[in-house]
Amino acid sequence: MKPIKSLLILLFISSFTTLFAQDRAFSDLLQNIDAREKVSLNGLWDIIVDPLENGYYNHRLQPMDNGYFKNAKMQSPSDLIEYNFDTSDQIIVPGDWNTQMEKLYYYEGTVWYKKDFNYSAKTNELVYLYFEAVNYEAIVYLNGERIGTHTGGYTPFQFEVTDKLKEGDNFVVVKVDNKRKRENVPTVNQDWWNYGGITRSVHLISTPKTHIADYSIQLAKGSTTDIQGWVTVENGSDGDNVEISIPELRKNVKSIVKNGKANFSIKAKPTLWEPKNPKLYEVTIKTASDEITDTIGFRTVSTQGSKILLNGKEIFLKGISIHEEAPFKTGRVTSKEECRILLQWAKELGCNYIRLAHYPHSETMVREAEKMGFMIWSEIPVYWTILFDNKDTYANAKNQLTEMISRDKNRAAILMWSVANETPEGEARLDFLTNLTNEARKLDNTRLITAALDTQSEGEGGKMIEDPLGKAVDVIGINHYCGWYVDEPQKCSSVKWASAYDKPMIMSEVGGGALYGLHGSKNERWTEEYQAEVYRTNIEMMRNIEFLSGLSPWILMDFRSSRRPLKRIQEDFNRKGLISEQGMKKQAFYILRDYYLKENN
Ligand code: GCB
Repeated sequence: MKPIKSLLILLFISSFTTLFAQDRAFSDLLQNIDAREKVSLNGLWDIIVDPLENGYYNHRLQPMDNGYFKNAKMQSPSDLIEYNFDTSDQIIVPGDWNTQMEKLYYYEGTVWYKKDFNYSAKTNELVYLYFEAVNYEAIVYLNGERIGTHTGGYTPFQFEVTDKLKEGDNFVVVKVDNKRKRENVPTVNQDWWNYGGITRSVHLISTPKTHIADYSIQLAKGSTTDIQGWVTVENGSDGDNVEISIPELRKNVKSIVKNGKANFSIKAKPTLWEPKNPKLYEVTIKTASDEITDTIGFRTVSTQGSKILLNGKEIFLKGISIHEEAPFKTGRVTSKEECRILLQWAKELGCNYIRLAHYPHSETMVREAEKMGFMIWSEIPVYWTILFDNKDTYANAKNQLTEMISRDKNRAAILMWSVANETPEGEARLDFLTNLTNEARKLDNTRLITAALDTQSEGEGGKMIEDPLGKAVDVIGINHYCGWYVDEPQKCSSVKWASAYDKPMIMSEVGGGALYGLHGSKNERWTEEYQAEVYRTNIEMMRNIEFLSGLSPWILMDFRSSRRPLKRIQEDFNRKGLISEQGMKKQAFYILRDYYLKENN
């Protein structure tokens, strides 16, 4: 082959590898990393703040091949190297940079992270470098060599690095960039803090060379006795045996890999997962060289007219919306304990359901919620006015959807995937979101698809839900701030709702703000009394909506947002929490709690 031609082919192939690193096939992401042998790369990382991306571009703005990722050291006293990770600042991973260093509170841009670690090779082993989440763009380098990139701040990604690791000392460098961009998902405008950094854990995960990569195990759509699934085996061959067992159900089936995948089906009568009895079974998958155990629940979810049915029975979703923000310390949630505090508050509130807004929360959050019996709405950050007519924006949203479903498809607690929040009506948006709902169904036909809408119109009898997107979803989420952004609280009790769709509706957001401890009359904004009145009258409104299947008011806890500057009240916090960020419950908490505990059981 002529050198030019082979170079072109090489360039062509390498541009595809970068593309597919983003748009990864469903089965590439390792399933259930908690059950894997792994070394944590959490802890202190060296960082260099680089607003001008000096460690990446030269003065002609061309990417350099000796950027900060080389982690260069002076070899002689005359060497000129204008950075040094060894003497730099350090911050903790997992965690956002904004709350760890005062100078980074408002920072949006590039920060370089570096971590040294030791590795000793074992035979017949593959090693993956796995990031649970980095916000927003990550370029990852191992021992000075670029190994891949990832876009999107809330979903995991991995690189197989076995051949790139060295015996003994190694270092990983990540260029993290959280600059907001118009074409991103989310876009430049969002009502939550754009926390930057390696916000979730980093691991080196070891597997046997031929190993179980991914699996899906759940009840077939509409069945309570037919457990169906598939297992993918990395580096396996057609004809390999796979064994799936659920000891508590005395089930053990064998299957055979064909085209990289072993399909199976198990007839069983599991105790069904539900909020009052969140039963999980140990499920073990075995191949000749690998074995992994997960805890999995079985349940069905469907709709019938305006009802949501869990295991065939109508259920009312008593919920609350939650941001992934840590109580007390503020900033991103980084531990199981913090997840449990938030979930425990939702329990106290009387919830059986949570809306994890506005992006996929950590796997820990989802698993803890599942154990505690919460039904879950999980969503991607297709929020407000993203660029609906941009192909790259669509590819990005689809990739985040794929990674979310890929990671959490075995979690019985998740009933709904949400594809969007408060997007403005229009043709491009309808195409974009209809395509996303189709994509979600293709990946997972067992769950319901939803979106939160704020597009209802004023009809004769009141509010009318007729957004054409209603056609594409199974459940319609409605965000409506009666008593806060529209009307006085006293007007809300009599607001009537109608829908053009015979589908369940969830009031995915209602609410108002209050500063904990601020008291006054119920007509005085920011007082707890005002917020309590908003809840009281909105609950009355909801009692009159026949097709209402649940609600998730906005929001469990006050959270940081740069849209909220009001001094003495907001101080960079959205104050619509029922609980302050310091854990203090406001009056409205008890109003909603009464409603949940006394009604709809
Ligand atoms: C909304 C958004 C949510 C905001 C909230 C508010 O409609 O969906 O992200 O935080 O209103 O407080 O305005």
